[in-house]
Amino acid sequence: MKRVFSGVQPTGNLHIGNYLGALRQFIELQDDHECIYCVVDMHSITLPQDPKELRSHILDIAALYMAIGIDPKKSIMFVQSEVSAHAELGWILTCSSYMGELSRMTQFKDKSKGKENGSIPTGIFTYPTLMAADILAYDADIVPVGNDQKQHIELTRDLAIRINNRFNKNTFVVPEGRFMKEGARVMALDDPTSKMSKSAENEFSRISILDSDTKIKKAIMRATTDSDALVKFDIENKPGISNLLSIYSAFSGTPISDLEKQYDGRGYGDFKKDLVEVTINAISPIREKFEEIRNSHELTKVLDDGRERASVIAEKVLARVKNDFGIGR
Ligand code: ATP
Ligand code: LTN
Repeated sequence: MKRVFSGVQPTGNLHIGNYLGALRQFIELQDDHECIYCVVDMHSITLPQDPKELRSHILDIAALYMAIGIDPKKSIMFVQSEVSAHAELGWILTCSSYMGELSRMTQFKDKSKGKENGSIPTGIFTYPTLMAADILAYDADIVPVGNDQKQHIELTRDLAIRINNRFNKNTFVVPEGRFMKEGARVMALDDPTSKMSKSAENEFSRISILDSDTKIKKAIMRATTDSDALVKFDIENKPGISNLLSIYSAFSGTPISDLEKQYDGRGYGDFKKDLVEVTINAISPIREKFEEIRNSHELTKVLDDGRERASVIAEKVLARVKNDFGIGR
């Protein structure tokens, strides 16, 4: 069976971009793959976090994993900082990476924009090597993620291949990214030129999985469109309605071309009203399950068990890597 690894940062609640781009794939894969899903809390501290909120968000993301359908009998679920192999392998990979390639990461460029060199946190610079360690520590074959992570997956592959070539052996499995056709890059509702994000200031820029029906309705009805009122997919000239069409198609499974026909001549009002319904129907069952799971003993047990199972795999890989590098005795 092929092995799958992915992670989500506990910096806030999940939005529909996270769900449609990445988490939907987690569920699809778990029947015929060996899946490992991580709450990557060490990535979150690349920027300062309130400790109380961070701890609470770690459990929120774990509960959301289960609420969307991750089955701990089939998949391993755990918290990154509880398996020390990630940090150790992260350092080894940092030593095999170059300043040049890390400087080219667009997420780094975005997050350091406007800051002077002296005040850019080192963690946001070296973070892709920790992400590579997350993946390589499990000999993962497949990494289901949103489009924004493509460059980080490429770097992970480059590092794995570089080290394999250096030692002339298969120190690492070279993984591949897996991306959705619809929903791989959900854009902000108030600005369809930037991606939907947990951290954007305007709460109506996103729909969180735990939002109330009223909030969902408001966010969709206010979403930026254009003035010609044609329900047509055209990313260049009509990014707002194109984004909404992608979301509709991803939730309903209806191809965009069919949606265009269905709403031909009917304007944005009808389309948005239906999108509200489709979205609420898709995410309200997740919200209900989340409430049940979040404070249950089961969640603690699942994460304890996940930590043990993940450690066994990662420790083995780490021992192999240390041996190849010649560190330790
Ligand atoms: P955000 O930008 O929303 O704060 P993030 O990308 O920094 O989130 P994560 O929460 O770790 O960090 O992302 C989890 C998964 O969701 C990743 O696979 C990522 O590629 C995917 N993802 C994040 N935003 C979007 C989006 N707008 N559209 C599609 N997939 C997304
Ligand atoms: N970098 C990712 C989160 C992440 C991840 C991973 C995803 C950290 N480690 C390993 C897949 C596999 C992000 O910011 N969305």
